[in-house]
Parts: sequence; C-alpha cells; structure tokens
Amino acid sequence: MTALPTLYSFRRCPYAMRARLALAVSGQACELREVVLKNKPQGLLLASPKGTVPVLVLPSGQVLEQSLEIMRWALAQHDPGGWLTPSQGNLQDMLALIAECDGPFKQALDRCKYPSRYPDADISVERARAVAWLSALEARFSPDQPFLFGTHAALADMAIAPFVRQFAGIDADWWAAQPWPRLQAWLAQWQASDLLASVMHKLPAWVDGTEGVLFPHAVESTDGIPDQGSA
Ligand SMILES: N[C@@H](CCC(=O)N[C@@H](CS)C(=O)NCC(=O)O)C(=O)O
Repeated sequence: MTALPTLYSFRRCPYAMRARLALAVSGQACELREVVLKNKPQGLLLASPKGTVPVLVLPSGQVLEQSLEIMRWALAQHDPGGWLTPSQGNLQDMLALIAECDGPFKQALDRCKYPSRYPDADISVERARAVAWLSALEARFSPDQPFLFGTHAALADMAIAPFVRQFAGIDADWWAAQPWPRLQAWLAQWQASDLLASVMHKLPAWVDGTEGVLFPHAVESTDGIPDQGSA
C-alpha cells in the first residue's frame, strides 16, 4: 500500500470520523492506522508531533494534520455528493458554521460531557451555550431544507454531525425531549446512514512497523454505531 496516503485515525474521535466520511465519499483509498490515544505510535508522532488524530500523510510526504484539511483535500479529488457546493450558501458560509462548532460549541460540549475535568466550569452556563447554538441549527432547517445548507448533505453536515451526536448522547432522554424535531431527524438520518456505518469498523490498534488496513473497507460495517466516544 506504499502508493496510498496513510490515515492515522481513531474510530470514535469526531474529528477522525468527519475525515473518514469525506475520504469514504470521495472513494479515496488510504492505508488506515488505528491509533490508541493513550499509546500513540511513533509513526504518528514522527509525521505530526502534535499527536492528534486524524492525520493524513500523502505519498508526496505532505502531512495534513487538521480534520477539515483532510476533508477538503479528499473532496478536491472527488466530490460526487456536491459536499463543497451546497444548494444554499457557499463554502465560506459552511466553514464559518464549522468554526462555531469546533470553537464555542466544542468547548461547551466538553464541559457538559466531562464535568469532572472542568471543576471550575458552570455546567448550567455551558449547557445554555450549547442549547443556544443547537437551537440556531434547528432554525436553519425547513421542510424544503432538511440539511444545514439546503437540499443535500454537504461539508457542514458531515463535519458537525459527529459533535451533535456526542452532545445528544450525553443524555438521550433529554435530547429526545428538546423542541428540535428537524435537528433530531437530521441527526437520526445521519446516524442511520450507510456512509456512517461504512466508516465505523472496529479495528485493532496499529503497531509501528506493520501495515495498516485498506480504507474505505470493502465490506459494510456490522458493528453499528459505538457508544459516545471521547474527544
Ligand atoms: N483540530 C484538530 C483536533 C483533533 C483532535 O483534537 N483529536 C483528538 C481526538 S478526538 C486527539 O487526537 N487528541 C489527542 C489526545 O487525546 O492525546 C482536527 O480538526 O483534526
């Protein structure tokens, strides 16, 4: 698999999930190396000393070490679903919404999901922040616009859904009770999608010096959707 890009990934990481979704939809084959974050392989740290996943090492040696960079690179190769060209708004608009997700929403998500890691945080304030942002997402949808930027799923949907899923998973009953029917339907549809299932295979941890596995996988995942992952 030497001519393929190498993807360092972690199954449950929402950033790695969004990268795998874009690589899968673009049909871009890679050698996937599953990383255990508590025991990062040397190969990852040599390629990208900051040690986060996902990381994509191209055959040229170029290293893409941000999930969004990987998504955009994959879609620049092939974008059969028009993820870069939503029916409403444009790429810059999608990147602006993704930045809100990766910044303030992710911050609130972490504090609500792992309160013991943030003893100084006021969880009710953080939850209110997250609720305000999720309510704004709900307001984007309409019967003719079931996706964040129009009539078809695009970059923003795929980049943001893994994080909304994590928030929904903190308390499924609470999530189901929120007045967000379109957001709930959007998330449920994404969670049930074949595309998501196709990037959620359980894989053994990659060991330095060995070969990873070919991604996208030839066989559909039967593992289902995992428990709510760490981030
Ligand atoms: N900005 C990065 C964030 C990636 C990130 O933070 N990934 C987490 C896992 S979900 C990670 O690798 N953390 C390093 C660690 O836990 O040691 C991206 O978009 O790729």
